[in-house]
Amino acid sequence: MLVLASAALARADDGDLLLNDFEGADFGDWKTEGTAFGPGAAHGTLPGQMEVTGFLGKGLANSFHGGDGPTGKLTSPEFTIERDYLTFLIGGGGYQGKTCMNLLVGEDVVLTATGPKTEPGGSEFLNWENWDVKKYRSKKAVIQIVDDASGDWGHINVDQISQSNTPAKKKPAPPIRTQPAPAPENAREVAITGKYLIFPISNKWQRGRMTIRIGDQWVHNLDCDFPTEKEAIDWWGWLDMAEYQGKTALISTKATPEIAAMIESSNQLRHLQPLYDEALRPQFHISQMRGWNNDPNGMCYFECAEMFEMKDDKVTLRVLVDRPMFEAVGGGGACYKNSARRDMGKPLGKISLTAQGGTLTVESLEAHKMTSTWKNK
Ligand SMILES: [Ca+2]
Ligand SMILES: [Ca+2]
Repeated sequence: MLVLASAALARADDGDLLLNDFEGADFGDWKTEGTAFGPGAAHGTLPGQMEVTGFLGKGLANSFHGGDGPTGKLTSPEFTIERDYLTFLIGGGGYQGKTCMNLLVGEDVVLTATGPKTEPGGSEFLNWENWDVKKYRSKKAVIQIVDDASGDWGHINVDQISQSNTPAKKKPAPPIRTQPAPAPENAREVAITGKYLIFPISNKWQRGRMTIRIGDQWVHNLDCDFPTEKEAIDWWGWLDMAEYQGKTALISTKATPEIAAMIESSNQLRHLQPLYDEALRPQFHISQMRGWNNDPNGMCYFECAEMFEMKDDKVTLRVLVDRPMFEAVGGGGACYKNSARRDMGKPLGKISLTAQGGTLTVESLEAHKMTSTWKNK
């Protein structure tokens, strides 16, 4: 009976001594410096941080408060080393002396550990580390958790610091969750045999991108509304490649491979549907010197050869003049012509009417000053 009791006592003396599991409301008797560790243990992942896993319970020391920028330090109260090992969970930055946990005996850092991470990516997983502290048994020691880093992975995660006679076994790291692979760029070489490069477009767009290189030169880089599949093509866009004929283009396309493969060099534009079926759609457009143009050129021929219908040798015109635009409407509105004014903002000096091969008489003229429909203008 006596033997059994003494064995039980020995086991109790041999048990783990918890130094901190970071489950408290604050850091208790641990001293805090800086802001990186926040006011107390983090409950897992902090704002802007990848998911933190591998800690025990609900809390851990996590120096990602405010991101990687802030720095700080947590220092334990002094304790006596009474077991063979210090075991703890650690993750985060892998910078010696910068993102680390230190064991101090006297004034000296006798052992140090960092997280695993110095490269972008990876995970915030905490895994077990052990310090063999047999030779420091009975000595007084202090633990510091240090964040003296502000760049990528400039933080440290620690949890469950214990004294134990049994080293903790590392856990298998969980698989790293990654973003879905980006759409393939479908780089391919296309011999430029024709004046145009033609490519399929969908009105129910899926925004993609096409970049075209000739040798080292980047000749086109544009967003395209590519269809998701062949059946969804609404029309064909084109690029002028005349100056590159005879060369080979390297075309990268953020689109499905099927669609990317349909981009081709051609001397013909391609239409799937009558995009324009107005008989008199203008072929010439007027652009303003600056600002944007709604392009309301409407239906007329170039030079207005048949623009204003004559009735009994008379033409009826309505002319609208405003700051950026001069517009003339013939007859009942069937004919229309406009012109951008290049002296935008200046008063119009005069309007002149001329006739070719004859004389022109103004039979009647009415002028109306129009006011803005905008209030207070
Ligand atoms: Ca914990
Ligand atoms: Ca930091």
